[in-house]
Amino acid sequence: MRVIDSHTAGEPTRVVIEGGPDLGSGSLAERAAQLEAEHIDFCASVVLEPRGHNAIIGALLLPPTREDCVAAVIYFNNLQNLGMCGHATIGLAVTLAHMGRIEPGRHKFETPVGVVEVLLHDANTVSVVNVESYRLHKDVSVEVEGAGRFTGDVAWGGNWFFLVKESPIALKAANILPLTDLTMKIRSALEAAGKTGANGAWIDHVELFGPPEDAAADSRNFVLCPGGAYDRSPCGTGCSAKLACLAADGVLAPGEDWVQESVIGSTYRISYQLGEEGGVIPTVTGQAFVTSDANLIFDPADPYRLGIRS
Ligand code: PYC
Repeated sequence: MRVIDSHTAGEPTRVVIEGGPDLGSGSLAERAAQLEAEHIDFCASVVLEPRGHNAIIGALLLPPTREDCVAAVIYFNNLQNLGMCGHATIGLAVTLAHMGRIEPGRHKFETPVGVVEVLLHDANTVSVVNVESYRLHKDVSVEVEGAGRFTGDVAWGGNWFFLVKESPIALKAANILPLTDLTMKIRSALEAAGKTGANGAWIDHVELFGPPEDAAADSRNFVLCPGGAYDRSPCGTGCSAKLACLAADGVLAPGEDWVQESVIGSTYRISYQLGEEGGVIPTVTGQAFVTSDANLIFDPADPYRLGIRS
C-alpha cells in the first residue's frame, strides 16, 4: 500500500495513494460509512503503531465522481471516518502538488460532507475554503466530575466541537497530559448529560482557548480529537467552528483576519465570508510539508499487522 506522509503545522496526515479497500460506487458519504463499518482494521492498521501513532489522520484518496473536482477523499482515524479535516486537506493539496498532480491555483476536493475548495499558493502554502460552519448552541453548561462546571458553545466546522473560551490550565506543550485528561472528562460529561450536535451527533472534539504567546496571534487553543490524541495544529475544522462563534458574537467581521495559535505554537490565518444558510464559509490558510513516500507492508505472520489497539 503506497502512502505519502506530511505534517500541517505539526499535525500529521497519511494519504493512502493506492491499495485501499474497495468501497463500491455509492455516494462518498455512503462509502465513508462503509469504511467505518467494514474496514476499521484497515484504518487502525494504517494510522496506529507500529506503522504510525494515534495522532495521524488517514486520507483515502479516491477518483472524483464530479467533473469539477480533482480528487475525492475520505478522512479517518483509528476509530472512525471524519466528515472533514482541515489540516489533512492542506496536507492532501501539498501531497498532490508533490506528486505533480496539481499546480498552484484553485482546486476542488470532494469530501463526505461536501465539496471544499483549496487554493495552492506554492509548494507548501494552502488556503482551504471549508464547508458552511455554524454555532448550534451558545453557553452550554456541563458539570465535570472533580473539575467543576464548564460552559462552552456547540458548533459545527465539518466536525462537532465544544468550545470553551477560557482554559483553566495554561495552554503549553508541557501541559498536554493534564489538558488531554481534562478535555476527555469534558467530552464524557457532555455525553453523559446527553449534549449533542445536530440530530444527536456525538460531540467528538473539545477545544479550549486562552491568550496567545505570540503577539501577532489572536488566540491559542488546545484541541482534543476523537481518537484521544491532541491536534498539534490549530485544527482546521476547529478554527471553522471558532469562526462561526466569533461571527455569531459579532467579534470578527467578514473578511477580517484572525491568527489562531496551536498548543505547540504553530499558526493558521483564518477568516470567513457569510454563508447562504446563516452560517459562515471559513478560509483556513496554513503550511504543510511532505515527510515520507513509502510502502506499507502487511505481513500475515505479523501479530501486530492490524495495529496496536489500546
Ligand atoms: O484540522 O480539521 C482538522 C482536524 C481534525 C482532527 C485533526 N485535525
